[in-house]
Amino acid sequence: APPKPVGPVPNARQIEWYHREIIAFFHFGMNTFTNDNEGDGTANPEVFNPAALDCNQWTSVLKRAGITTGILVAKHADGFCNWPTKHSNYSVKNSSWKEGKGDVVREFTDACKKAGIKAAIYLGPHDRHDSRYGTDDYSDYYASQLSELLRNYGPIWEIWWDGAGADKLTTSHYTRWADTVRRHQPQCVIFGTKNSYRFADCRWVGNESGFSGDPCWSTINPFSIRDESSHIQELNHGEINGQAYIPAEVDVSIRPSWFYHPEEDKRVKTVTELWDIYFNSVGRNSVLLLNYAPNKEGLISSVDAQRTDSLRYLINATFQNNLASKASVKAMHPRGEKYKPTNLIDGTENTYYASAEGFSTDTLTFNLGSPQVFDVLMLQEVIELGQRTTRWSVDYSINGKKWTPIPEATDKQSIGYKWLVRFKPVRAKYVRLRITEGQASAALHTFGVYKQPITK
Ligand code: IPT
Repeated sequence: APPKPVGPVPNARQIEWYHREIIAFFHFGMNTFTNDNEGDGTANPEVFNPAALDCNQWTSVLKRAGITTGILVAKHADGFCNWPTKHSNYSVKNSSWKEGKGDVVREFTDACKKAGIKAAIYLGPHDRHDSRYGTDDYSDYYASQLSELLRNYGPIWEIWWDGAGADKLTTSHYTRWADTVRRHQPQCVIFGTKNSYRFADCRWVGNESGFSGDPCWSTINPFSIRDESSHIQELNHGEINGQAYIPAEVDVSIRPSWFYHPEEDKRVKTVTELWDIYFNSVGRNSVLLLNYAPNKEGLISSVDAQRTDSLRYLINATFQNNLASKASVKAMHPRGEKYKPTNLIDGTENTYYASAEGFSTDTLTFNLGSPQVFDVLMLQEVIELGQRTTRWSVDYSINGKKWTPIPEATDKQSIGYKWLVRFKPVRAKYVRLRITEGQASAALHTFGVYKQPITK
């Protein structure tokens, strides 16, 4: 019989969300033109005027980087709307861009559709332009804008509720807005913060620097999301016995700021920095939300694009070859033929390995056939069955008798959708995974060992 799920489990939106692994943010708006990050909402709409906006260029950057989802900032806290909303005059329709006939949300969603990329929207809950901010009238205004965006631009994959400056907004505001989201787009993921904690499909990770905690559990007590300033550690690590399944989405910008500033052209994150961020987010059971800052022209600068090309090269070059894919595998407590140990290395998600009922510990020994050199390992749990394994270690051996621990992979805790570990290259014919603690019998999709094309 298959293992029974344990604890909170993901909904369909969250399962789909995890599989994206890396998604992109686009901060482009009034701040781009005023060289600001947090405009006060008084900038003249005429100032918004991208000379060469080309969202197809943005999506081509994503395609090259293997990123399949993009979130556009439609309205940031300065209140300026990137689409010709019916509900405000502070928008592109009063800008000099395309004589007021332009619509960034339209160009973005069309480009995404053409490129096979999922489109998503950041609609800033905080608003410094609109004097109704925080009142019931503002609630109507925000709900109308949400409906406009969710009804007129095709499927919207995620709605992003930034908690920045949003303390005035109550759970009842968000209850109404969440109803709007669910009514128009039931599949839409909600990034929830502060008082939108009840509706969150994914949570903030507690920093904007690109790292999840180690361990990082998919579960958390939702109140930790609400009261974030006293729960930064919980946001970062999750809570193993948390009541709700709300995994972390790691938002970080490829530049020091979220919006474009020419003076930051030389401070774009290096490939080495991005590689660290990848391991510290995707490699820690989280989704990476990487921000691009299109410039005043309306284009992503080539250096930013090249950096994510290189990140993609590193990901593909590292993970294309699981050096354990042809191993023979022995398990201490196998569950049976359907859940056999070689399911760990077959490279598909249709199968998984499971330990026998009643065993929350296990040992899996891989004979690689000949000595191999590797410096990365990957584990993937069957997330639909909950957070099962809670402590594990990996050792290696040249003869299968004398074992050496990999220090970086000793006494690890969470696994979840994906857990990656980097270490000094080791040479081994045998490698073994020891599951030393669990809330239930292990259920794992993947065990892999890999060699990075470069070492730092
Ligand atoms: C921080 C918010 O408080 C949090 O809710 C989330 O939206 C986060 O931003 C996104 O990065 S505020 C920030 C200045 C740390």
